[in-house]
Amino acid sequence: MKANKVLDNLKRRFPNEPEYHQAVSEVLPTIEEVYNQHPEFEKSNLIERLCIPDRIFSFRVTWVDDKGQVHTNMGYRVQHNNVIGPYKGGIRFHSSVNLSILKFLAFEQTFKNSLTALPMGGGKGGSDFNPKGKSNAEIMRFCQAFMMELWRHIGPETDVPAGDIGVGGREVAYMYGMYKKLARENTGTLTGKGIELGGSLIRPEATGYGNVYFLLEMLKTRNIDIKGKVVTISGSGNVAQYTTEKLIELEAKVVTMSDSNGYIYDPEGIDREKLNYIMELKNLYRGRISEYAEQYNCKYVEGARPWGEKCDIAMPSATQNELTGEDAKTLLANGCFAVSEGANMPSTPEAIDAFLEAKILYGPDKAANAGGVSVSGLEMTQNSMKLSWSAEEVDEKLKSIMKSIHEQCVKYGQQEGWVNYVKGANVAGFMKVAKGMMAQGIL
Ligand code: NDP
Ligand code: 2IT
Repeated sequence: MKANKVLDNLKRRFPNEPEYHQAVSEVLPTIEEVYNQHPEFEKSNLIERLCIPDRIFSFRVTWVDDKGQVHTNMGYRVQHNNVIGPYKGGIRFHSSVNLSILKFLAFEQTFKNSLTALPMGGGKGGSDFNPKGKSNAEIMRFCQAFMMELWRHIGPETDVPAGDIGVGGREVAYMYGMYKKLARENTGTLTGKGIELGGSLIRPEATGYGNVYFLLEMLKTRNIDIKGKVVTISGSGNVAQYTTEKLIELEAKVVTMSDSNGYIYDPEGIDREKLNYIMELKNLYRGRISEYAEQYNCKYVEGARPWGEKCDIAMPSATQNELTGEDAKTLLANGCFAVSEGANMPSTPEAIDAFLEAKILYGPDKAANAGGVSVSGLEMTQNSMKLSWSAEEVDEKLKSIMKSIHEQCVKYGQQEGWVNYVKGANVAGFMKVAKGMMAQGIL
């Protein structure tokens, strides 16, 4: 396999999908060596079968707003690879959603889920529906309309969706309610359901907590204590909130949060009370992060991201390509020594190169944010067994999964004197899927 040739071929066959090309081009060079050590992979054209999704569903979603106006949106589900288990991955509602974004997310999810060591394949879905400014009733009607199409493609043993940007506990619950009505079964086909619908404790916290657990493992390799460290975080949604919660508990100092309008900088640090304010603002009133700056009298920068603020550790937790090569240089110049990614593909290729060149502790998305889907996997287990584990049990399992992901990264990413976590995560995730694909024959 020649990484460049495979990529050129994909670009030719699937033009106008830059995010998909980016995700593939980040993985291929790192697995080229190990791939070429297995001539049987190339003989069965494993690389193309791994990069191109098994199938994609797309459909129109029609819904009625509060004024009686009828709207249409597009809905999608990308079923990427089910070698290790049922297709598994979130659903994103955001106006930017298109097939390029969902294909990149489903591709990444396949490697991420492999790393968790739980029996889950990779998939992703979503819609270009924009939830901003919609009433609760409109959100409910949209979720129901979306599920009227999606339900026939998913199931507990085939494809298990969950949340992502714009889809939290409220949306999952509306979708699951409709799913049950149509499918006439109640075995937990969506995860992130909330405990009152048979979901798992700690699922809302899992991505953020998991990212901090992964960060702690990275810091341990250099004997660095998290206490007192200054952390910049982007986003103020599910992942950002619970990353902040865990960091507060560990006595680190989170100084920034953001949304798509701008970021706040609070040099005193966001404490428990301030985080409660953010959670209420974002999860109940669905307001803007600028309101925090008014409430606590701190700096708000409109239309910018927080990477210019001095920090020890950066944890991008909003969206793809939110941290550029220039941002990476600024972070490094300001003394940042660790970056752990809560979001999917937040760093551009130039930013990744800068982090790797500087040999800082750089935990890529697939490894660092795998805690969310891990607890989704644990939710599937509990649903199958028809019992619920305590928060402590789930949290312990989450910690041990993040530790094991870190170990795999070290095993496959160890280089002279440092760990290349990008290579480690990609090679470890790839090898399991590749072996499974070989075992089940040419499909
Ligand atoms: P939420 O919808 O809860 O929050 C998203 C946050 O990111 C909001 O603050 C939002 O601001 C901001 N954001 C979204 N899009 C953009 C954009 N284009 N530019 C700037 N800011 C933006 O989503 P999550 O917290 O669940 O997801 C955040 C990231 O984490 C995503 O990359 C997701 O794929 C990833 N992830 C999520 C997991 C989960 O379990 N939820 C698991 C693993 C990864 P605004 O409100 O203004 O849009
Ligand atoms: O990107 C992700 O890993 C998620 N959005 C969570 C997927 C899941 O199935 O819990």
